Amino acid sequence: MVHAISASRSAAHSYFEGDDEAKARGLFQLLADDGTPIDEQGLAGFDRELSRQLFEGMLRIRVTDARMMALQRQGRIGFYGEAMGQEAAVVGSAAASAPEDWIVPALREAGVGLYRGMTLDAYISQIFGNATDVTKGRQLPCHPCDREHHYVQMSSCVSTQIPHAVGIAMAMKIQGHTGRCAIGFMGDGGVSEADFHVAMNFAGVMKSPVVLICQNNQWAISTPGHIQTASETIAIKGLGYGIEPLRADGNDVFAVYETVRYAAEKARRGDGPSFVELLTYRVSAHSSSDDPTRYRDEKVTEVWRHQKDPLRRMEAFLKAKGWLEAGEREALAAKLETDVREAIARAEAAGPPAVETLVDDVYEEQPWHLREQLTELLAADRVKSPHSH
Ligand SMILES: Cc1ncc(C[n+]2csc(CCOP(=O)(O)OP(=O)(O)O)c2C)c(N)n1
Ligand SMILES: [Mg+2]
Repeated sequence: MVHAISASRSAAHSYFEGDDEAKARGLFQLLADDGTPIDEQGLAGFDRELSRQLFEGMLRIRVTDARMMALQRQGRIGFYGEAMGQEAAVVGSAAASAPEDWIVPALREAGVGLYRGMTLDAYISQIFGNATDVTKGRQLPCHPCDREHHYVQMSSCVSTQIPHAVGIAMAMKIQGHTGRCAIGFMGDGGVSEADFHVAMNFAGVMKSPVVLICQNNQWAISTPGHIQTASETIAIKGLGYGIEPLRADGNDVFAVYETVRYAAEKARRGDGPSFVELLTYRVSAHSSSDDPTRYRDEKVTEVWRHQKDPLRRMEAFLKAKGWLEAGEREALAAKLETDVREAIARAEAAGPPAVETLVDDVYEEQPWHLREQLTELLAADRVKSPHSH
């Protein structure tokens, strides 16, 4: 469910009234690492219900990721990429999006889809590439999509999401669909790709109704941020394209929400694009195929895993407010885990897509050579009974 809260003005909100250079070099925060409010007034608009909903969204990602990684290690799925440590950036952005907006995700934003209403069944079916996967098992795991909730399937090539998001935004503008925007995501590695520069330039010149969000998790597989770019911050790159830069603590779900909300409202009003850097950290490995102990100091990771953990921060805030009882997190995690396990059981029971779907969706009428190949394939022993191994 997507929430709208009323705007509140506070000392922290003066961040948004600063000049662009200050925004690009600054860091917008509402909650300290330990969960104490930096700015009570800035947090005034977040009631118990919304705060708990944000926490639940973050916890769902944490629980789901852990389960899916376990499945990968058990050989039940082929690949997985976690968003551990980045849950606040994901959920804060999702909560600030509106149902009519379109989301163009990169690798770590499945939680945006889930927060907007994509079901766990849809998500997990895609990971299995099974018969209930709407994309018929044609993509690598971690490429979910959901048309109803305006969540586009990721293109695997780094940074292609940016021209896609700008293109969708331009299509909305040309079709006169005002009052909505496209929200495109990338990682810090994405900003070194040509697509990023092309799309940023285009969005700036055309005043596209788009919010481009860089989850700066400080690593692009084994490439650290200081090798990725010589730029002072990532947000500051927006200046060169005439795009308003914004920079927020990506582990502070409230700061993320307010920053993306500011940018999205501006885009929906027709006042042009923003480039948002969310500073966070990739606590997990890049993916199930990666071993970060080979290239980074995991003592640094431990700081982000514990002291800077976005869930711990939010839990401390909620408890101090009296909005989360002792033991409630554990109970909620157990319930979310049950949801995931049940969805996994359904996904596994569904089995693989029918072999015939291999040749679907390309030609309106199947050409003779595909019919011939399909007949041959169906006659092959290993294809006849996909479950018998
Ligand atoms: C054009 C292209 N080059 C290389 C890759 C392989 N690759 C997949 S993810 C990735 C790193 C991405 O890093 P970043 O953009 O920081 O996102 P993160 O994984 O940290 O979320 C690379 C190099 C790719 N998918 N596409
Ligand atoms: Mg990265």
